[in-house]
Amino acid sequence: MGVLNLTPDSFSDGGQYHVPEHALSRALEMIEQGAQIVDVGAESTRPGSTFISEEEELARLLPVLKHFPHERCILSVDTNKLRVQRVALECGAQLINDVMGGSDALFDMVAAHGAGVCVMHSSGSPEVMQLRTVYADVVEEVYAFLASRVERARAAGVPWVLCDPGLGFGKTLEQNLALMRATDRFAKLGDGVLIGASRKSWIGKLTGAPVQARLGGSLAAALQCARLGASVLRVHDVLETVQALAVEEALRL
Ligand code: HH2
Repeated sequence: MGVLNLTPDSFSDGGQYHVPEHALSRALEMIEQGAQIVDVGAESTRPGSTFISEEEELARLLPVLKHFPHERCILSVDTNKLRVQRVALECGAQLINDVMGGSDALFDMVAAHGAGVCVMHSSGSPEVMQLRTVYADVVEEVYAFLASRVERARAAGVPWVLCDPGLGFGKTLEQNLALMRATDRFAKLGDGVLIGASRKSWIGKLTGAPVQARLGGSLAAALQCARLGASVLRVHDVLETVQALAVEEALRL
């Protein structure tokens, strides 16, 4: 899954793709590089980011959704607003990626479209989530949350349900590492686990690397999570990740 942020303020690629033509050529480039899903987002969810209106989110999304090359790749839309989710499905999105874990109304709508959903764990909205990093046992709490969301989505008839422990969404470095080590547990939920480790600040905390120099850490996390059974890797660097996975697979005994 290649990340396409149509935002001026995303933590690693903000401002690069807010012109629709640039965004669409980046989507095509990631497809050529081997992305099977492109995840389009129009609102930053980085820690401390602020909320934008539905109108603003749709104004950023629509020019890209209308011209998206659906025949070549799965379109995922990263949004947690119900109206935006509805419009995304009407524009042909096959996956709704909801960083707030989804709602019953979303699950009904997704089921009616025969699409999929990714339910992610976050400890709260982006404005406050890094203030909420207290868990008795982070893996158990996130697992219980995801299991209940997957059950609700399944009960609504959603045919494709991914879960995601939400790295960086209200978690400390140690908590992010514990969640990645537990990828094999999350992989058994629903139709598998999506991991979004790419370029995140935990890599910076571990290595001191600034955001534009976190490729090595991102690849190491992608390979290890893939080994532990992740079905989808949400990454900014598609070319490098696809290459690393191909080499790892060739070397596997
Ligand atoms: N991470 C980000 C956004 N959406 N969705 C899922 N399912 N999992 C993630 O880990 C995840 C996500 C944050 O990364 P990015 O989109 O690059 O940044 P921003 O939120 O600043 O736009």
